[in-house]
Amino acid sequence: MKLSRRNFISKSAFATIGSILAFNKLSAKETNKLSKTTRKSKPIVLSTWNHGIEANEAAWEILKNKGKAIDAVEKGVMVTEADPDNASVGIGGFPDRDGNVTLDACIMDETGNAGSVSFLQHIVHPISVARLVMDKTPHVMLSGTGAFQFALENGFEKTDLLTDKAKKAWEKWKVKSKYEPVINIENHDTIGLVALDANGDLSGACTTSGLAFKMHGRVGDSPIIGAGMYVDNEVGAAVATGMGELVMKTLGSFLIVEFMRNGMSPQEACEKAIDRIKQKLPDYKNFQIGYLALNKQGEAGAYSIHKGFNYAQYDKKGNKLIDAGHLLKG
Ligand code: SD4
Repeated sequence: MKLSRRNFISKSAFATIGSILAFNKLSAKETNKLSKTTRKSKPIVLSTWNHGIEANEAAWEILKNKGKAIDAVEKGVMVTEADPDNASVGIGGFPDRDGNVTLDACIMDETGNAGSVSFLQHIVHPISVARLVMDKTPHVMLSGTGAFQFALENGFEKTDLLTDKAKKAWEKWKVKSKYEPVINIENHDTIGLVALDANGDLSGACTTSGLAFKMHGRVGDSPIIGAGMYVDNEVGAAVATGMGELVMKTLGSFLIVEFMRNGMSPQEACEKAIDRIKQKLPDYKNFQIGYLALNKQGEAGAYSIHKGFNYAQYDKKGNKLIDAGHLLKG
């Protein structure tokens, strides 16, 4: 069944009242403990855009077998990274204006550990390099040649990521060389994926080739913990897609998690974070941003500036694509 925005909002109202009451009496830690012991675990995975359907399949394979959310989010987005037909993620991603495919990714687990890579070239699975940064180094982010070196040292292969299709698109773009991000490009975009596992733990991942034909060296929101993605296992998780500069200026994913911490449902939190962009950034109408959020109870929410943002949700009822609500009507 397709979940309408109306259903989302009415569900949210109950969730909000419930969480406000709970938060008045209990600390976040106590609430977390209580929800772990009293509620039934319900695995769920959410991911951005149409390509989220396939990513969710891979993530669900892990979740349904009581695997960990952190493994599910990594395996999920790897499907999109490996797809050469996706022009915004991994191999096949459109290059910068000088013809280089440069990738950004980040991952965060239920313990608050995080790893990320930015401006990484020649590696098909930046998310797995980000995971290794998290698991094996004392750092959160590695960038550029350092990240590439680290990947090679850990057995990743150097690969040419510029496909013929992406090269042709770049050559066509060069004729006018006009830097003009298109809203909802082909309805394909960055993949951000958040999951709640059978144990009640949350994790998130985000991976992208960034904006097509960006300036060489440009890094977006996707590898920035708190901007492109954020997880707090006591509260919820959020991911962002769209024009990263607006997300970075408002620290969108962290903001959404903080709104949820203060009692908002995921839907209300996403709407409020889009409203923050509207309040702070006067040119917001020229850009698309989509936010997607999941709380500790397994409730979802999503919202965007313009029409056209959708997300895939896989839970015990199956895998389905849902249109997000949006701010600008007409
Ligand atoms: C970025 N947010 O690099 C990412 C990519 C994206 O539409 O979502 N593009 O700004």
